[in-house]
Amino acid sequence: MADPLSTDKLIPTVAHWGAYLARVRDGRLIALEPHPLDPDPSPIGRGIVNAITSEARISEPMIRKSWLDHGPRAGDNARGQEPFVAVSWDRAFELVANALNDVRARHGNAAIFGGSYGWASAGRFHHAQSQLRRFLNLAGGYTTAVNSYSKGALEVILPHVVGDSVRDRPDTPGWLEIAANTKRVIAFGGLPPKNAQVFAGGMLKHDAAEGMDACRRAGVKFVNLGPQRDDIAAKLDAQWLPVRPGSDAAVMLALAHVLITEKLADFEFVSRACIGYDAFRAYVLGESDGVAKSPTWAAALAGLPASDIVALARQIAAQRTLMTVQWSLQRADHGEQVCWLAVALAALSGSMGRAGGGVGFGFPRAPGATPPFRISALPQGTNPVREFIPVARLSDALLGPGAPYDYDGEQRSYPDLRLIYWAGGNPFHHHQDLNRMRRAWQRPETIVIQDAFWTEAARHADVVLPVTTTLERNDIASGPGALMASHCAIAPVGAARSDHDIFAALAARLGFANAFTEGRDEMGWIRWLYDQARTAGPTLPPFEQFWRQGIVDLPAVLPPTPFAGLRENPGRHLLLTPSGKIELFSARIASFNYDDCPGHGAWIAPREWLGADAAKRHPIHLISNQPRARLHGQFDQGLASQASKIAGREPLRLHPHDATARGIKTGDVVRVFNDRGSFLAGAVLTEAIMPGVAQISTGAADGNPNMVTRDAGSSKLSQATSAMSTLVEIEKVSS
Ligand SMILES: Nc1nc2c(c(=O)[nH]1)N[C@H]1C(S)=C(S)[C@@H](COP(=O)(O)OP(=O)(O)OC[C@H]3O[C@@H](n4cnc5c(=O)[nH]c(N)nc54)[C@H](O)[C@@H]3O)O[C@H]1N2
Ligand SMILES: Nc1nc2c(c(=O)[nH]1)N[C@H]1C(S)=C(S)[C@@H](COP(=O)(O)OP(=O)(O)OC[C@H]3O[C@@H](n4cnc5c(=O)[nH]c(N)nc54)[C@H](O)[C@@H]3O)O[C@H]1N2
Ligand SMILES: [Mo]
Repeated sequence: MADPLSTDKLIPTVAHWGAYLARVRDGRLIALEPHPLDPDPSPIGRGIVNAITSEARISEPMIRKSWLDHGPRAGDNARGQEPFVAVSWDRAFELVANALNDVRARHGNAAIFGGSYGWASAGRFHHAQSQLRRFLNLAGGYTTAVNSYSKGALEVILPHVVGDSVRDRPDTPGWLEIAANTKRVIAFGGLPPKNAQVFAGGMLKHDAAEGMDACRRAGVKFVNLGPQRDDIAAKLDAQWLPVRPGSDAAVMLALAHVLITEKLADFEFVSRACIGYDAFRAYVLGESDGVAKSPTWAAALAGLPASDIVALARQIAAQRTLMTVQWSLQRADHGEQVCWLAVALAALSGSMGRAGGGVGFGFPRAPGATPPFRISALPQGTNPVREFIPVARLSDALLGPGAPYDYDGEQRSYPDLRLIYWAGGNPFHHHQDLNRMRRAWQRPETIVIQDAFWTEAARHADVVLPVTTTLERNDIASGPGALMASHCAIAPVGAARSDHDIFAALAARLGFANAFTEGRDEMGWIRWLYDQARTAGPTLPPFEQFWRQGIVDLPAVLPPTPFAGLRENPGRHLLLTPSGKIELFSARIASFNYDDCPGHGAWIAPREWLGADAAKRHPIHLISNQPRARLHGQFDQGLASQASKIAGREPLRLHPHDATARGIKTGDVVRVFNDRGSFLAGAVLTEAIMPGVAQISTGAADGNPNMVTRDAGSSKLSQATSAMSTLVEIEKVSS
């Protein structure tokens, strides 16, 4: 695309946080300009330009010195503390191929860990994990990771409760469906607008603000139940009910208590569409354990007046109500329980199975987020190795090969992982208790990291391979409402190569080049991916036209209302649960006999929260949520993220009451600590956060909350991350 006023080129490029036009002058990136079709571009994009060629880029293949000198089995425990030596690509390929061959020969393919969790880039062809897994599958397989950091507890519990058919998946309806149907939204954890900036497959039109306007015009009432007032857009004029982090399960139970005792519940739906109501009811009323889950009981736990809970329950029963649960609530100790109880509460509410009602997990969908078809990532093939670990049990696995653990009814043991190959994620950003992880990370013989930037994970690797960014390659992106072409804008920085080219070269050394590439190059694959989608969606123009015009709009398809069939005719609409119904009591989960996940949704106090004994020494609950000014750890060095810093550090928000007691003012540098570790941050005082709680975003290279988070599974059922259940103390360092 040419700009008539200059010789600059404007080249379409797509990232998780938006579509942009890259302004390129004499081969150099000058600016990223928002795409003209984007009504509300994310500021995150602005910050990328300075980062692309910054010092933080990895410029050539690098090998840790002792690993190079003494080989993979030296066992020197020096990862993260040693200089790297630059080598040619050929030498790097030789070393990596030898390490892979050696581990395969001595320990078998299950000793290779290719779980490689992470967000990588938006493009579907250069999707790093798909490239890595296709390569490792052809090399004989690898140990993978199951479930996600995002919603690991939800992913394991909900199939037991509502089955796992896409038709019945309780995602949050879109803003327009809410505007059209819903009277009241009770938002556990709010509906943080900052999170709507990103989409994994790329994003063209940021239209959450428009959707919120529609809700406002329709008079939908919003209640934000959570520790932060601004977890919901100011324009939605929400009622804020501050609740202690980790106490939501108690509030949900008390709401159910009111619905049951005041006979407001939808008993007809419950009796037709659910099983296990009697056991659930006996627990709520305290008949089975002697503790009635009354509003007074929950009020003491959540720090909320009992009268607010009663009023809320009556509103739920009176109007079409949607309960939304942000995923952060289940990224916690016993995070399964809020998922199960939210479903139970929705079943009692009278709104389940009705448009815009019931329960939704996560942020409202963008219109068109459910396209009639989508562009898949590069096919991965099949993995001959069956071994896996739950994704958030990484350190446990590295520290305890052979150690037993429970997972979703299975008794398993951790594999003996000897080689880690990571592409497209940053475990030193995303994993919990990083001091423990640093110890665990010394165990394998070889760690290979592919990234464009010197992340903390790269610094702790043996082999570091530089990859291109999206701007340095062609790709195809598939986001809400659009397919987008992403054109190569600038030449690769330094010696960087794409993940695909790296794996193609390694495949050649290992003797399966043709199986990996199938004779296609980058454009050959992009065209192939597009044509695959075209077969499914005949309205797409030919590839050449798509590539030239850059964007193809996809019609939005409204997904069916979850559980509508169940409301209409439960006899004919069976869920994929053992009973075919919503399981308020699950005989299967009960049969696992887990002390931390009983047969029905329950309140189980987290090990760390404001009501725990541990709060005497570490009296502040630390929330580490998604960053507004970046995506996780990506482009923290970019202008948008840097502009958000306080005293050069990642902002930490705390209530004036807690700050004053510690002599802390806005702009002070503070140390946040507990027995696991510490980090520094820049203090911001605000009444938008409740007393006793502090908040910091994840992802800053300096000021990483995972220095203090606890590394323990949410429960034996899902073994998900419990990062949100973290207590700390805070002290002033300097002003
Ligand atoms: N305490 C706490 N911890 C959390 C969370 C929390 O709420 N609290 N949230 C969790 C959640 S939900 C998530 S999803 C994770 C996110 O964790 P990650 O997804 O690991 O975080 P990112 O920073 O997005 O890491 C992506 C990495 O891939 C690199 N990359 C980008 N494109 C490419 C490419 O094309 N090829 C290659 N090889 N590399 C590329 C980037 O430079 C970056 O280093 O964090 C989790 N951790
Ligand atoms: N800009 C931007 N957007 C993103 C991302 C990003 O990195 N940057 N990451 C994306 C990813 S990977 C994911 S998984 C989604 C994540 O989406 P979520 O996990 O839902 O989002 P968070 O921002 O972590 O948490 C939302 C809010 O929940 C509140 N909260 C925390 N603990 C509790 C609790 O115990 N009870 C209650 N009631 N509230 C609580 C916090 O105040 C927090 O602001 O967001 C996506 N969107
Ligand atoms: Mo996530």
